[in-house]
Amino acid sequence: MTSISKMVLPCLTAGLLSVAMFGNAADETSASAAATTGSASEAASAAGLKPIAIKLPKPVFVGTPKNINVPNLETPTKERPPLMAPADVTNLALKKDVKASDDEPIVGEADMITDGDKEAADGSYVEFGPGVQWVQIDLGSENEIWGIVLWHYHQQARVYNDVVVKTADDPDFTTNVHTVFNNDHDNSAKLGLGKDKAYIETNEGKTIDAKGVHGRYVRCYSNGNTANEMNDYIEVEVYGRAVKK
Ligand SMILES: [Ca+2]
Ligand SMILES: [Ca+2]
Repeated sequence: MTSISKMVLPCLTAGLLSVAMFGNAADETSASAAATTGSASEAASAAGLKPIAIKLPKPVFVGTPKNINVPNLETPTKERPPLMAPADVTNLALKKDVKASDDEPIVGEADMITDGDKEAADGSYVEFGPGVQWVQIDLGSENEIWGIVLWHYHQQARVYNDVVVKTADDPDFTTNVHTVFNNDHDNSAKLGLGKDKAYIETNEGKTIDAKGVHGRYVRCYSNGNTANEMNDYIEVEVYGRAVKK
């Protein structure tokens, strides 16, 4: 057994449960439809979904952070549930083009978001200006998108505000747009109300279940964080595979 499978297997049960419990706005997938009938584990195995190993960067802080008072915050868990997806998905975002709403970052460059470096260190993150900002990745073609993993910043415990993730067929997000995550509970980013939970950044990042939605572009929004008004990214991974014609 590899070290990765040792890491994944203990939380398999929790991960299967999360397939049914994880609410988001992806509208049209067989996985989400299947998860509403029968048990979550039956649905996941019937759909051929497996826990996907995601290589994590080194943690740089430990313990439960204090003094983070954010509405609708998820309860921190020791280990987050794994992404459940077809076994042949890969990180389609690696080395792909990144565009950002702020084209003059304060620190770093946008292409650091898909360079494969997920470490917490200075020099590993790009920082964009205050307010609502987005970054978007062009996967190069339409794909089945099963999971999106975001690392904003993990040198210290923070919560990023108004995390919204969308997929689309076009770079202007007008065609086949799906919102796969939205934790803007009060619509302060003016992208619509979201029911997902706020979360504390750690080395695990945030794994978003996209349930096989089809799209070419992935856009991630944020609106500052609990430490400052800026918007940071270390890495975004998009787990998926080519659409079967
Ligand atoms: Ca990076
Ligand atoms: Ca908000």
